[in-house]
Amino acid sequence: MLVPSLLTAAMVAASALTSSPALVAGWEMNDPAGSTTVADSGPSHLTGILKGGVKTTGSTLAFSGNGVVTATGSSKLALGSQPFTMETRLRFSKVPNATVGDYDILRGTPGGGWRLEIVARKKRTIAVAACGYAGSKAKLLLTGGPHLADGAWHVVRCVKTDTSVSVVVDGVEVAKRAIVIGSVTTKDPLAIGAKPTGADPYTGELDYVRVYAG
Ligand SMILES: [Ca+2]
Repeated sequence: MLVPSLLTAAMVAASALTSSPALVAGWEMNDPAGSTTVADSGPSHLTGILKGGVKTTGSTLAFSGNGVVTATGSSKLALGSQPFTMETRLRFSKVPNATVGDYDILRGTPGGGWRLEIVARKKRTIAVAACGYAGSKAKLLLTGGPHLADGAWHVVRCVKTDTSVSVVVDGVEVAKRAIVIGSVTTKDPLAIGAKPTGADPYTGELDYVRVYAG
């Protein structure tokens, strides 16, 4: 009786492994406090370089509203038309003001061909997650979910499949659109916490930023 159940367990485990998306880039932000770079644990090693008001704490990156992290080599991610997911764990307490506009948490390319943002809604009384794409077939900025500027940790995921985009906050799908985005292009530099120019700067902490493909 044991053998079949073990076999079944092994088959389930193998199936989960083969269907899991692969990490293509991951900045865990666990670099030593005072480090001026953040390591990418993914296969392409897109080291992030800190500029302006951003510092490593040892387990997070703390942005004071005028910092940015940039990395080059993003074309190695080769996302193309593949399904892929952007994910971050973040904590902040200020809704982006009119001067800031919104917070660019991950910007895969300067033009915003794929990006994860925090945007203000309801006359800037709340801040919510946003997933943006400019693909070969369509453009979309999909927003949704709860007010996030509450000083608590939240996990935001932007999930692009061949036929849809969804926003997932703290494990709950809060928005979904049936859409064919097509392929996205990447062009350096990739940016975390603002645009590469420093516009749309984030104020708050990031625990990590990850990109999964497949
Ligand atoms: Ca971390």
